[in-house]
Amino acid sequence: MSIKLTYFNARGVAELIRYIFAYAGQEFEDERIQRESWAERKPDAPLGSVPYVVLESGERYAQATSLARFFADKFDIRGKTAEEKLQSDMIVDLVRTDIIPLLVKIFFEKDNEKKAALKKEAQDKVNVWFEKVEALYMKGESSVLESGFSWADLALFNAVNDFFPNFNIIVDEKFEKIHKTISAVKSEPKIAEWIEKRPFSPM
Ligand SMILES: N[C@@H](CCC(=O)N[C@@H](CS)C(=O)NCC(=O)O)C(=O)O
Repeated sequence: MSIKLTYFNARGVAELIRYIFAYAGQEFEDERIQRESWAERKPDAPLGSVPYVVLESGERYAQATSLARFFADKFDIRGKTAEEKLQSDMIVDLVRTDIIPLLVKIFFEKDNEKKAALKKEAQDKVNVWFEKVEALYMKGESSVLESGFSWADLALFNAVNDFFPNFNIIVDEKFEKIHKTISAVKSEPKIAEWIEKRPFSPM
């Protein structure tokens, strides 16, 4: 049995897992549930949500970041030492626990004035966080970790490449190390190949 990842036809919170599979050369079944069939499928999902993964053993697990962390560990891209794992987890949590929820709030806001205010809040917060990340936590040549590529690079890339354009969030050019890391991920052949072949989705 091969690994199966179930989500909607979206990059959303599942794309980090797909990037990890692409980088590691891990074959997987990329199940994309139609929104219309979700009500019928929901009761059967491990926690009633997507994404979830069925492992080769048949065991099923949910929670996108836990899944991404599990596969980052499995494919040895979470960091080489306990401290590097802390550093990569910190960047991943910044993106997924702090930044992405701000963008989701913008997405669901219907009032244009409130939407603009939420966008400004997100941009201001990203500026402050990235200032600190750039100064203190970009420790490789073109990677978060001194030891090189990790899932933290993929999480940053996922935020900047997949989420930010939909909300006009800009990464200032002065954040050179962050930009170098995003470019390195983008030109990584297995990631470029995945981006080329993945199904189209607006988000
Ligand atoms: N904390 C969970 C959140 C999962 C989640 O809310 N998934 C959404 C899609 S992004 C979902 O399943 N929505 C349908 C529903 O909850 O019925 C994770 O990161 O996996």
